[in-house]
This record gives sequence, C-alpha cells and structure tokens, in this order.
Amino acid sequence: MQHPTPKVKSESDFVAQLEASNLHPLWDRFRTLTPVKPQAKDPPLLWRWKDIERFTERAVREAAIDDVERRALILVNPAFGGETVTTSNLIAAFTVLDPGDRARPHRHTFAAIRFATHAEGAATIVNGRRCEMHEGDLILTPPMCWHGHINESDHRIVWFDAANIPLIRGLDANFFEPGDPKANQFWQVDEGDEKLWTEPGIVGADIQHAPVHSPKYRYAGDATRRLLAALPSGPDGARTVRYTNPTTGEAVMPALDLYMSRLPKAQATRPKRTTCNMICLVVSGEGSSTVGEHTFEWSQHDVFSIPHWTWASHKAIGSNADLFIVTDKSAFERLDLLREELQ
Ligand code: GTQ
Ligand code: FE2
Repeated sequence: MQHPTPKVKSESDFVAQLEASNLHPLWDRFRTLTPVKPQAKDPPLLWRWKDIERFTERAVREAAIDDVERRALILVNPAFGGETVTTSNLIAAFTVLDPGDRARPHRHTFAAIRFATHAEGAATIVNGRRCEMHEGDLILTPPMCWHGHINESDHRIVWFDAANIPLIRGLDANFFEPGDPKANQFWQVDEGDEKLWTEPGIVGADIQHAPVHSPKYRYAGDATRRLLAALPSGPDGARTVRYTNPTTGEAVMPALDLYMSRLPKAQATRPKRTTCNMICLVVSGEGSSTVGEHTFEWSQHDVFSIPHWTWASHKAIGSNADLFIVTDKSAFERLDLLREELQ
C-alpha cells in the first residue's frame, strides 16, 4: 500500500515563492504529511537490569536527595536523537533511595506510576495517603496529585517507574508545582481514604470522586498474582490483567494504561501489533521476545520497549514469566486511534 505518484510537478521557483509567503503546497509533500501507516522512530530496545544496577551506587553518591527533585535513572533509546524518551510518549526509569532519603513532594500534569521491584520498606504518599510498597505493588501518582517518597528501611531501595512525560511535552501541557520540602505534616499520614477502595467489587454508594482517574492509588501485588493464577488465557495465549479504575472499570488514567501478563512456559504468544506504545518490565521468570526484527532474551527486572505498530511475540522459558506493561493505550482509545491486530 503506497501513495499514488503525484501527477503534478510544480516549478521549483513557484514552491520557493509559496514558501517565502508562509505557504506550503500540499501536493508535493503529502507523503510526509500523511504517511500511509505509523512508522515508529525507534527500533525496540532491551535494557538489562544488571547494566542499570551497577550505576545505582554512584547515583546515590553523586546525587544527594536534598539537591535533586528525583534520583531516577531514565531508560533512553538513542533513536530519539538525545531526547529523554524510552519509546514514543513514554519514559521508564529506576529510582534509587537510600535509608532515610525523602524525595520531596511535588505534583505535575503528566501521569506517573511506581512498581515495587526492590522497594520493601519504602512508602509513597499520594494526596495525603500513605501507600506502602511491597513486592509487586503498583502505586499511581495521577495528574496533579501531590506525591513524595520515603525510605524508612535499613537498606537501599530501587523501584521501577514510568510516566507519559514525552506525550505531555509534545502537547506542551506540562505544569509542575514543587511542594514545601520542610512541610513535615506531608509525611505524617496514614493510609487515609485509600481504604475506601481496597475491597474488590464494592464501593461506597455516597462517596464523591472525580472520575477522570482512579481514586484508588495502590494496587497490591498479592491481588494481581491471585487474579493471574485464576484467569483463563486470552486470544494471544497469555493471561492478562488490566489495572482499572474501580468506579468505571476503565483504564486507571486517561493517558497511562497498565497491564500484567503471565506468559505460559515454552509457548510463544501470537504476534500482535497495536498503534499504542508499550514498555515491559520483567517481573519474574525468564524468556525471550521477538519485537519487529529483534529478538531479546530477558530475565528478572530487565525492561524492553515495543514501539507502536511493531509485531511482538513473547515466550517464557523454564517456568511462567510475568511482564508488567506500561502503555499509552487509553490515550489512543480516547482519540479513537486504537487499532490492534493479532496474527
Ligand atoms: O518520582 O515523581 O521517573 O515526577 C519521573 C518524574 C519519577 C517521581 C520519574 C517524576 C518521578
Ligand atoms: Fe513526580
């Protein structure tokens, strides 16, 4: 499928005169303006946990937490020409906090999440609710929710985080408000209203909430693992959980949409491609993925990207494997731009 060859060839001096008058002729550039299908800038990429882990020690020594907003190592694909982007619209990072470290409160219009990989003893405070971080827990920090992080354990903490910063930058819709680093009352909270949203299938009939994003901020790893074990396989061969807003059953946030897939061992999933972008964190197990023309072998806490409209198939080796998947799918759904194909 290609654009037809244009029948009109304009005189180049005419084009130059148009350009000098702040006008462009559509007819000599519509192939670039309206490509026949999406073309991701980035090839898929794998970041190995062992290659990231070796920088955590130096990050802690060189970036004192009181001097930096966040101590995060962001995963970058060089195909974006030096831009801080993991794949279109999304970034992923690992955040490092030493015992006693506090990442000061702030809020912003981009959406972000944390997923606890080595975070036992850390807590994220979101809008006055203390969210503990146990293995496999997901914590949302939805747009314009105040959030800060604290390590109250006796060991170094590292967690995976992701955000839609490149999308919001592309729209030039970033607002960022720093909080007061000395406001002690920010940290002195308990779970607060988080307990209104912990019981599956029931919600307070008279509880008011803004439905734009999930009113539940903490999704326990235990619950996700229980549901994964009970689910039947989907059409691609994996069992997949979608994290949802308990009041709507839809994505947790309008422009960040999260999943966990359990891959059966030794059985590749059917290749799938979608117009949305994905970042996969290997939560457990080992396996390999073929994404476009690349095949990666991965193990626990490695991260890889699936750029939009790129075929992807995954296979666990030895035993099951769990992938936590960050996507911009809900943004594509809202714009009616989601297309998906399964081979
Ligand atoms: O922890 O609040 O990786 O605001 C990027 C932006 C983490 C955070 C990131 C953020 C955060
Ligand atoms: Fe933040």
